Amino acid sequence: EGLNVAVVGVTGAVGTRMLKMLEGSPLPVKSFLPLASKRSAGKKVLFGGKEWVIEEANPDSFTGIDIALFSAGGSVSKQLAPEAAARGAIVVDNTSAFRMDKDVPLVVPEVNEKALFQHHGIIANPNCSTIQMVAALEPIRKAYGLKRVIVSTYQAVSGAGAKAMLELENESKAVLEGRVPEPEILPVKGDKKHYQMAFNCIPQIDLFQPNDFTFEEMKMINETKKIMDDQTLKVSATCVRVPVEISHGETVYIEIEKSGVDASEIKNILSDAPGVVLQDDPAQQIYPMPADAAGKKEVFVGRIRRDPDIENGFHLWVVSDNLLKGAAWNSVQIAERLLKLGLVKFDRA
Ligand code: 11C
Repeated sequence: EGLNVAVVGVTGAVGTRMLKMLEGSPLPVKSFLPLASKRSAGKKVLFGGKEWVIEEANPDSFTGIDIALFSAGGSVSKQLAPEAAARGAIVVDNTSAFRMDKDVPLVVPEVNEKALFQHHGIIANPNCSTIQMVAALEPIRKAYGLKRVIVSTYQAVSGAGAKAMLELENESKAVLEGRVPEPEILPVKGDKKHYQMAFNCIPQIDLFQPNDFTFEEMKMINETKKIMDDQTLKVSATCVRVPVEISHGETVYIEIEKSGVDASEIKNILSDAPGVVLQDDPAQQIYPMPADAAGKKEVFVGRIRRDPDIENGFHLWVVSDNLLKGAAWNSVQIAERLLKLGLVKFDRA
């Protein structure tokens, strides 16, 4: 007895980590179905000590599947997630395809796991930069109320996929060897221009929107309001790609509702918050950094201090592994919560 689990996009940067997270999870996995594009079909992956053959994903792949984790890009999800749901699987989708749909819960378990009760077969995993921010802010919001958020990100190239990581490595070597790098992917695969990422910062993640924000920035704005279920919350964002491979950093400026709160009280709350690790001791130079957070499931927070001029204003520095809490781990965590809340039916006749 147990769950039949499929992972779509099993060869990608997030997909491979989904396997690792599933292997480390108490979820009772009875059968495992690795799915990918035609290109990877026939190759094998190791899961739970056994070899499993990758199959090309098609609508009928999902017959008998209880939980399907999707991370193969928006167009695959748009096409196949409804097919999986129609066959009785619960889909946890890591793309932006359904996030803003009214009928699709957008879930970070530490913040809004109750939204899972509203699902109609598809649950969306938020954008990585949104997840780590809301996980850090929710305990503060619960205690003191939240009026406003202004975030600037320092995002790792792995957010743009395994090939973007390779591009950064190759460019770094090229620059160090005195050659001229030839960028082809970053900042955005398929956009008009490509810029050198090595030894550089690029203030563009995803495509520009008519309001001159990028899609990544609009995701942070819209997803935060949806997850926190507060359309009155003021959120603004600037998203920047930096030459880091794994883990996004974010400077987050907040204005809370309550007056007279001290930074030490916020630190206290975060030191006890689920999924959050406080690393904040300026005297000892303790603060979160991407190199330390990579490979870990938690959201790390430090540099907490009050704005010298604004009583209710605070600065935070939030770091997390974008491929784990930002993607694979949050998806598996959603699956774990679904089971715990009695929302997955398995061993169907
Ligand atoms: C990046 N945040 O760093 C993006 C990757 O909507 O799930 C995640 C895209 C998404 O490029």
